[in-house]
Amino acid sequence: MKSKGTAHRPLSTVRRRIVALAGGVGGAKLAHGLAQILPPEDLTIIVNTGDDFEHYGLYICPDLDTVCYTLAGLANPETGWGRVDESWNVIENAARLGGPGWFRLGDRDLGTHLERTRRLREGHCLSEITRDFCKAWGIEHTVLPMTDDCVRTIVETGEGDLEFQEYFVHRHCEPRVKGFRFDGIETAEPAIGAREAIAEAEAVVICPSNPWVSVDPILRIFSPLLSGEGSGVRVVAVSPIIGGETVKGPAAKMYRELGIEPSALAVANHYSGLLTGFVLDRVDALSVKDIEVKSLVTDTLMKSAEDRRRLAQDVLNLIGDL
Ligand code: FO1
Repeated sequence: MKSKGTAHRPLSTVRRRIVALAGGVGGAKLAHGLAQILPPEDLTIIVNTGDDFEHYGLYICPDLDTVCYTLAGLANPETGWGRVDESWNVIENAARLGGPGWFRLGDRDLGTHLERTRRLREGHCLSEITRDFCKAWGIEHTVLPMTDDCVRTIVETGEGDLEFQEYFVHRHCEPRVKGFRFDGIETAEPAIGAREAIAEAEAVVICPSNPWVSVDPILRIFSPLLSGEGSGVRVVAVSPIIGGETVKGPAAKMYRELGIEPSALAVANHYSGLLTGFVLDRVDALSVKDIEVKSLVTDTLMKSAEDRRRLAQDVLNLIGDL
């Protein structure tokens, strides 16, 4: 993998203007760590919306909600998604009446989907709605959907093409993966403010989210801004693969089914050409010699809020050294 040849924007010792690219649970944890360190004006989190879908007529944005609930301290600590202190009366009643019960919408969480759907139908865009929700939840850092346009991740499997939530939640990631498609990505524009955030950023952090389905859709929209002529932004990724496995989710299984041995090195290769720095876990320390960008070996498991903050500080330190 080649480090980018362009001159880097100076990284001041005081300011660290960072854009984080995040999917669901793993991405939300590192975003929370960064938010514990950086002041609101220095952190923008751009979130995957390829997993969004409509269910019971409601517009659901799983990754956006996971990031926002995590930053607001409202996330369910057991699942990582959905709300803490949740109850399930509505979905259980609907399922009892014959409705689909496989996608568990909690009673508290439902309010988010109801109000988002109402506003979308009134003509407001997702970035505007997300900004208002963040304000209501007391989130001071900027959270942006990757786009206000409709992008849908399709998982191409041995059993045919499946919409992402159908594959992930309904089918428990069981069908064998052959590839991925992001319908609508060719014409999707960056959400309001995202282009500017990247233009002003000293570094972009690719959070430890699934490279195939959480990060790739974001990169399909933003990589021209990261690797284009004159782009001086550093790009650092944190591996979601630790010791050949993922903490949560199907990334390792996807690598295997696509004929690639899942490893931190495979993640670094996945982002080949974009990276200026890479962070991997201590258990994968031996891979460092094969990674062509400056790499930091550290503890990447985030079990506590303190782990998130510590990993975020490690990432910021690496950025400072690049
Ligand atoms: N994930 C599940 O595994 N099962 C669920 O029933 C489920 C419900 C759900 C409801 C709201 C929400 O925002 C997320 C939800 N998720 C659920 C998580 C989510 O679908 C996935 O983790 C992401 O799409 C992958 O990042």
